[in-house]
Amino acid sequence: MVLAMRKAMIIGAAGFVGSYLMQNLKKGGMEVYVTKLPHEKIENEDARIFNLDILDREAIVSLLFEIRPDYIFHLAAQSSVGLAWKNPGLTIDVNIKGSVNVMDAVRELYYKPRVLLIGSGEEYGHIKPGETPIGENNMIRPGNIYAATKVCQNLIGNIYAQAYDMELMMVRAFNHIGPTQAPMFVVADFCKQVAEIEQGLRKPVMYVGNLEAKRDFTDVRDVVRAYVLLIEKGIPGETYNVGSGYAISIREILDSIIALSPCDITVEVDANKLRPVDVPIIAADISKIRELTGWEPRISLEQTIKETLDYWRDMIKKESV
Ligand code: A2R
Repeated sequence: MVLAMRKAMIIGAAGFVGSYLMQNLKKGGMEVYVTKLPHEKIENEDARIFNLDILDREAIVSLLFEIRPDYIFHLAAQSSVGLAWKNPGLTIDVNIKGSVNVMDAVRELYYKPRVLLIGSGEEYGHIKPGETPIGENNMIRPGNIYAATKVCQNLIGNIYAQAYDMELMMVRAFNHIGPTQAPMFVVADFCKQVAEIEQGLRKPVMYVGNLEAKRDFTDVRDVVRAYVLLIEKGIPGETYNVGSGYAISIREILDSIIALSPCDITVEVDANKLRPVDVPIIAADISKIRELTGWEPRISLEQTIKETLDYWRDMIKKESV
């Protein structure tokens, strides 16, 4: 007997996580369908690519009826904390209204695909001493606009799963990093600055924001492996943390990136990189996903940082020839 190939759809695949998730799904033998915004580019011959804006509910409905995916990974989001402060309206539209559009479109189907909604470790917000590592049932005290929109997505996902008996699972992903991440995120930003210094494109001075914040960093390849396990094994209505389980300060990250460079680099605080509110410490308790799936991160922080720096060295070299 030949088993039909499983169909996986990634909504919002042109971003950082999407490219890695595509590779993972393809390697796992799935038929992969992905969506992007019309202005975005995806270079991947292994996936069928569609334009989709999640603010257009009818367009989501037609696409889902056409493809009939078994699995739907909902990645589309306004994912920058910084931009959310500057443009809360857009962030609320995409991250809340857009996600509800996806859930409503799924509801219209005559079968029940399994859907993973991607949230954030930022949802926990102002974590108190003694609450770290933080479990899924901890109090939610979002400290920024982006986090608040992801809390709403999580709450509505849980309500839809129960009220409409949908196979919706929620993730709270802590900081994920790796090659190709945009430099509006801290590790990519630091690596890009070091690569530019090494190439002689700027003075040997690093511009940084708040160095004391402690965050939980995981390699993006480990993160997408967790997403695939969760879409297969997750319990509808449940939320799962995906992180490393450890908090590390931005200062330690900065020091380890600088230590990989032969240049003599000094550090200066750039007021533009300081955010209005910063949550001091975030680390995940990952026992729930570990117990359900056996998942834990495999790629060390050192390896991710080195590969991200090498990626930026290549990029900056290419740009400067
Ligand atoms: O904002 P853009 O132009 O970079 O496009 C993002 C896209 N996106 C949308 N897609 C469909 N309809 C919309 N109205 C819409 N607005 C934005 O979603 C981008 O291509 C994609 C999300 O990718 P990234 O911003 O690179 O996020 P990443 O790191 O791949 O994270 C995936 C998920 C997001 O839900 C994050 O909030 C969460 O994991 O941490």
